[in-house]
Amino acid sequence: TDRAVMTDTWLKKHRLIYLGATRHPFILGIRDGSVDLSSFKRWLGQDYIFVRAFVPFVASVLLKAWKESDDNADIDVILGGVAALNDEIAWFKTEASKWGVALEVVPQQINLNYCRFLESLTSPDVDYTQAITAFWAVETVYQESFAHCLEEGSKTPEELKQTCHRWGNDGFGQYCRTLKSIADRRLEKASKEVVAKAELNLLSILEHEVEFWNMSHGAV
Ligand code: HMH
Repeated sequence: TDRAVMTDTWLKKHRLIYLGATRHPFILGIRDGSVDLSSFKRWLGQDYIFVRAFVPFVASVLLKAWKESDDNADIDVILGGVAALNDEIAWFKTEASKWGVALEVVPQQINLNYCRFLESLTSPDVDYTQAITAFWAVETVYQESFAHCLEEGSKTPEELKQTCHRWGNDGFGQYCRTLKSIADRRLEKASKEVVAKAELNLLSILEHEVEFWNMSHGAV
């Protein structure tokens, strides 16, 4: 008999919050060209801080894969993610200077909360299955959001297309699908307790992502 793929089941079950994270007004504003550029700049400065904090989280996923994974190929995928983050950090620096945005901005409380949550997942008490599932979720929200801004019929302003392409490109989409299949492979073999924790982590991540987009509007 067919066994339901865990991440698909979850995304169906939590569809509203998933859409909240991937079809947020900020993203819809980029897509239809109505976005306020001061919101975009605020997002850019805060996301740079987030990405720097994301590096140690991804390093912790790599370490867990090395210790716990049943498939050596996982390391290569995660290492690709580390390389992508290296490019991302360089990109933020050029992009920020293009927009006249200072990158040494003060992190907002919402950003700190999200970074703190990811830091809690670096604990050795959090197993590889939970860590790789969380990693998939964080990357996928950006992939789905920015890919939406590049779909046919979108009116994304020319100067924002590069940003959308960074996470919305097909290569990043393929990478997210690979992370998804690793997560699903692990979840299939995991205990009920681990599966339950991974689902709660997914919900927390989606909530943090909604808050993160909200932050771009400045009224926080
Ligand atoms: C808030 N979520 C946030 N920032 C990012 N750069 C990503 C996900 C994807 O790396």
